[in-house]
Amino acid sequence: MAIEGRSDARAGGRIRLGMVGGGEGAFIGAVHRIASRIDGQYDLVAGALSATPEKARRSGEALGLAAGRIYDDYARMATAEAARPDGIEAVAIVTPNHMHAGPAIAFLEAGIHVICDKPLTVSLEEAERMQAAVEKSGRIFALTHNYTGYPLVRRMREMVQGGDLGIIRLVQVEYAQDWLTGPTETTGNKQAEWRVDPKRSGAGGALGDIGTHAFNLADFVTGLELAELSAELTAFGAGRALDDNVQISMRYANGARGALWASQVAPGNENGLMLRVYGTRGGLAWRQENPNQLSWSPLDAPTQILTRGGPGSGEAAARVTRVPPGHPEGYLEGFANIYSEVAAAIKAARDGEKPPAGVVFPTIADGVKGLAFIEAAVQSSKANGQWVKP
Ligand code: SOE
Repeated sequence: MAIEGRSDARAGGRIRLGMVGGGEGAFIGAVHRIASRIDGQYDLVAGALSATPEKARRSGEALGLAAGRIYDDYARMATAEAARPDGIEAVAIVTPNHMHAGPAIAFLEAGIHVICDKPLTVSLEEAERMQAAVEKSGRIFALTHNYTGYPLVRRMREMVQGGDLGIIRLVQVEYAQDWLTGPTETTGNKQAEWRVDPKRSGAGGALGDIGTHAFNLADFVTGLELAELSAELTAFGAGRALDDNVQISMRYANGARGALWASQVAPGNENGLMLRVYGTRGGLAWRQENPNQLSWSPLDAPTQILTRGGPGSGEAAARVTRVPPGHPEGYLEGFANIYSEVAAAIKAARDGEKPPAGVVFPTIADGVKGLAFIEAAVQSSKANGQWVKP
């Protein structure tokens, strides 16, 4: 446990970070900034926080950025920062989905590492273009599927990999929210406006926003290959062009079966992400809203509650744990773990080295998988639930 932050990411100077999007009032941009600060690995020194010049200026000033490093155009920022001896080494992209690919490719081409919000982009074709740009650049690309950063999620993965559950048979993942139950997009809620707009979100509504988190979490923990899926996407909200509820059956290559439910119209669910995995020797259950506890049911033995930092919580979790058990860590710390894993990789790259052992974060490959998942689900739903290979 490293109370003062992650020691494997502390060596060397702070990483000079830029941000695209995340201007005043933006939720996820602020979360990225907090996450980048928790372990003291990054300094935010430049930003194109908005494409509206006045808003970009106000937002940059509020964050204390130097006037010369406040931009309203990401392309100009990429060129200018790449030309400075003290230019940014990494950029966080926190714009709506349709504005990920352009900046990501521009910064990669300028030799700058990219940390991008999820889902990767709006289509599989564009995701593959981004992947080609990552490969060509040799830079690090991280996708903030932040739920993989929680210590007990790391523990679940370690237990699956270590064979504690035996052969995995069942994967049950759900991500239920309620914030789009009413016509939220007509109330001035900016996120709601673009989440329900296919031009800005892509083909998935709840599917793209939170279904991809659920899919990624199950993928991260189980490592199972998804062979085919059958999906039903529904738009309950009046006039919505995109789904606000999705139910998916999944068949895995090893014969396991899965079910994924993602909804933004389920009253009473604030951020109800939950994963249950069952194998021949036991089962695990974890809820994001109670993230410091993990339920472990070994076959033929009483169920145990493992706590973050407590006995049996294992090494993979300890690496990303900051404070002792009973002192809750949550969303922001989990998000920070992704930032600090990426910091360790960036610092290793400074010296031409590979990331230290154990460092793991979602990459471009996860983003491409997420888009393949979205497109397969949309295709299946249009074909009345036909089984589709992602
Ligand atoms: C809104 O649905 C949202 O903020 C998502 O966009 C995030 O990715 C998720 O973590 C929480 O809910």
